[in-house]
Amino acid sequence: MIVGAGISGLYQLYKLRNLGLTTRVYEAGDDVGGTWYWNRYPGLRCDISSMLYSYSFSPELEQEWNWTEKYATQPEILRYVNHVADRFDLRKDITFSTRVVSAVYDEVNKLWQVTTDTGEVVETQFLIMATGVLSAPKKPDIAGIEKFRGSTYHTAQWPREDVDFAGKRLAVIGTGSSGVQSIPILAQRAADMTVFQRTPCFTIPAGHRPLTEKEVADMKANYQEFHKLQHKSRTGVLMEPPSKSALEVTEEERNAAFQAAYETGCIFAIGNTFHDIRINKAANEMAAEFLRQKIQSVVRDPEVAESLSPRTFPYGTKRICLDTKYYETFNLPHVHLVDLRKTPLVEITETGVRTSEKEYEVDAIVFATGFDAITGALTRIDIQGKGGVSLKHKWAEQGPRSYISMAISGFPNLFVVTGPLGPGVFSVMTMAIEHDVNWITDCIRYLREQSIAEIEAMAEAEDEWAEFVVSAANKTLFPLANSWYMGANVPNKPRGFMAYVGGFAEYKQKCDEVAQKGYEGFAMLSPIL
Ligand code: NA7
Repeated sequence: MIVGAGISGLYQLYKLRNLGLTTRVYEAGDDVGGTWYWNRYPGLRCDISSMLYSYSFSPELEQEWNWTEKYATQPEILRYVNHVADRFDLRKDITFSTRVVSAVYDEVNKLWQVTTDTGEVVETQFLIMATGVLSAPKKPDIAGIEKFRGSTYHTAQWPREDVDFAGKRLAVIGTGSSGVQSIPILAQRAADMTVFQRTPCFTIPAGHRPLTEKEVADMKANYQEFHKLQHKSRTGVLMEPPSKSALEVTEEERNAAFQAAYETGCIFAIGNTFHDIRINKAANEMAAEFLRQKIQSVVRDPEVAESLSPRTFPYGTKRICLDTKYYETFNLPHVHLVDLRKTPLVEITETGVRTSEKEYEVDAIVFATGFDAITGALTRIDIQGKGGVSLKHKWAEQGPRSYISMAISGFPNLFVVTGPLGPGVFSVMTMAIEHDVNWITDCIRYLREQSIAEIEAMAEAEDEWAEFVVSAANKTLFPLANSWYMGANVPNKPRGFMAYVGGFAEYKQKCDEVAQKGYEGFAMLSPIL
């Protein structure tokens, strides 16, 4: 059984079906797409270029599908996912509009008993969580939210039909990627817009444009070679590793490198200009200051420009955003910025949003408040492993942990695609997903060939992996930010760095070694013959 029919779940279904297993996917939405199904807010695009944010498992699929833009829009990605589902006839094994609510491991029979919100109880030997890393929307923790008499929207649960904001006074709360992408477009639609910002983000222009025929043809001619190189890279976006320190070059050379990276519109580019941007505060501050100057050069009101300038966390330690005329939007006469660090948000009232300074009357509120990332989709399901221990409880006590991101000690025969403590969110997600699905499938094939009934990550292996991941993060500036990578954006969420920053290639090598050594770090139990 697979939970989730997004990019992970669909590929996992394809692989297990080819392995000859009876496989069923359960999906809460009424169609495929996962995060691309639920997030439909205006302006949503992927922040990885479309030619890379694609499956690589089928050369035929790669050759026949034509991406039209540098960064694909949400509707185009959803069309692509639907095409994949149809092309490989995947829908027949998916139960839609059905949410998994609990999964309890039956230690005697070595089966997971899974219950859905439609009352169905399913028994499965292998339970694969393809539940996504940015799929559990974070409800805004703001007092009075239920009192508001106007309309409210969450970017991650956007209605299917276009929302008409014409003539409306609109509030937007949140300025991460979802806010940054939607604010310029919402500003065009609303009569008046107030953006409530708690923390400004770093964002660079995406440089959206159609792909040229030559770009598409060149990539299609080299896709297979390209994937081989991707697997040896840190992120899956091929970039020459930097050799110099930002501190050893002239200001002119430094700014030229930052400018060139800025113009690529690639989220990894500025971090890749010098080898110490991610690890040295002084070097990092130079990149941060370069970007703050960009803000000042665009935003006319110096006070607004300063409010939009991030100063409380190092560059890159919160996800970089890609935008289209984000800063320009704050020059429009009907767009207002409320800096919640100066005048904190107090409550939502019947008629608007009240800060410590005043009440802002609005007709609609858009919450762009993000996700309970990486672990949220898993802890929202009541998952009970050996001894009835709940996953939520385990992670509350120990912090989010896993063994090589795909397995969890105490939860046998349960696999997670791009789970906590993996490199997924720092790499091309489709590549990370395909890697994990391939590894999980190979593992299941091995178990069946060896007549092994149960596999479980050992606690010591999990501890070692967690230490390894934390020590990799501690060599960087990442732990200095209250980011969703740290679980810091959700009140009362156990803190801990939830991703592996050492790069995809190193992670892949470790996973390959684990498999080659007969699934080192796992305990296995053969059935009694
Ligand atoms: P993010 O990046 O988590 O951004 C959420 C934003 O909402 C961020 O600016 C938050 O401020 C703000 N927020 C959250 N709760 C509140 C409350 N209670 N009051 C005011 N402001 C609040 O989520 P996104 O959906 O934009 O993007 C998630 C990822 O999707 C992104 O990184 C890409 O990888 C794709 P805070 O920073 O917590 O002060």
